[in-house]
Amino acid sequence: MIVPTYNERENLPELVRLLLDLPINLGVIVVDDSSPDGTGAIADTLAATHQNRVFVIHRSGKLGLGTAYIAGFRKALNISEMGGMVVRIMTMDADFSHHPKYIPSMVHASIEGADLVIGSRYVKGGGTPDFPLNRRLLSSGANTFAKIMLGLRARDVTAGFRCYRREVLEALPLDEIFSSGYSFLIEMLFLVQNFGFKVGEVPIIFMDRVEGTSKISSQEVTRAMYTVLRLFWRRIKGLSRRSRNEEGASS
Ligand SMILES: Nc1nc2c(ncn2[C@@H]2O[C@H](COP(=O)(O)OP(=O)(O)OP(=O)(O)O)[C@@H](O)[C@H]2O)c(=O)[nH]1
Ligand SMILES: [Mg+2]
Repeated sequence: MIVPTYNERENLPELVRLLLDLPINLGVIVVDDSSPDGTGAIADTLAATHQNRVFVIHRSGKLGLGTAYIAGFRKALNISEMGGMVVRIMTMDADFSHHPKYIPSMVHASIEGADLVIGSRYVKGGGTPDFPLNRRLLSSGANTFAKIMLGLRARDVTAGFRCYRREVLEALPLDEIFSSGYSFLIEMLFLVQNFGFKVGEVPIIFMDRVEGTSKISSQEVTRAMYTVLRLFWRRIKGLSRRSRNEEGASS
């Protein structure tokens, strides 16, 4: 489980405790961006207490959620301390919006055949009951915009609660991903779908954070729109190339 953190000192110890208590063989990689509140030192203590189960990547400053995931993916793909190759790589927020209790059902869906499982707010049984109206609008607006522009078929395309099969992360060109922040999630899903991988969704109830503060800024929202437009352009180019090829093949 990859957990990116920036100022999550109130949340991390309890989250790691719940993760390690799950009845599955799971390790945790915390990716901390030199949190000013000292989350990195707390993560180090957890790693020392739970050797070979908790690992920490320290980065020099707030470098963004997307690049934090990629750093975590690389570590997970190459980890040797867990007694074998890691077969599933998951991501979640540290602030309890993504509750660990949903992990077994996500792993189950992965075992059943989904190459990427999304812990989804927008399938039957999922939801965001305590979201204020502005967050609801932001989330549904971002989801609808990305889905229409990019032809994404999943219901919750901006969710950060995910389970990837190892083969997915080995196949995707992680070096070429241009989003460094939140829109990484949209770009990643776009790639997963276009590579022909199977996407599944498991319902989750997403609770607003209780401790700590949000890191989403208006700049992130603008960046996400830019990401969608850029990927839309790529999609259009891909579609026109395909139709040219088909014309060529039929003539
Ligand atoms: N390493 C790292 N982690 C980050 C960065 N930005 C956000 N995070 C973490 O990513 C997760 C999601 O960030 P949040 O601020 O909770 O974003 P959100 O859940 O979309 O927004 P809220 O609902 O307001 O909490 C949390 O675990 C953050 O600590 C970053 O730049 N670097
Ligand atoms: Mg959050």
